[in-house]
Amino acid sequence: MKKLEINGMSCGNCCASVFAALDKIEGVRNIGVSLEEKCVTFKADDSVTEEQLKAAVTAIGFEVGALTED
Ligand SMILES: [Cu+2]
Repeated sequence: MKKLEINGMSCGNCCASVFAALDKIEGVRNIGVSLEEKCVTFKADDSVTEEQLKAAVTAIGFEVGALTED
């Protein structure tokens, strides 16, 4: 799973927006947004770039932090 830190989410609507933004990217799946942990976890194909992921989140008004993978 990959994990992207997100700042600025304050409610369920924010989580839903982040979910929808990532869900639009081809090759991203198993998306789980956590308001408490300020992050989103997901699986992504190798074709999906870090830039693409971060751009999708910043485009809807949130700040992104580190992208990690376990
Ligand atoms: Cu909100």
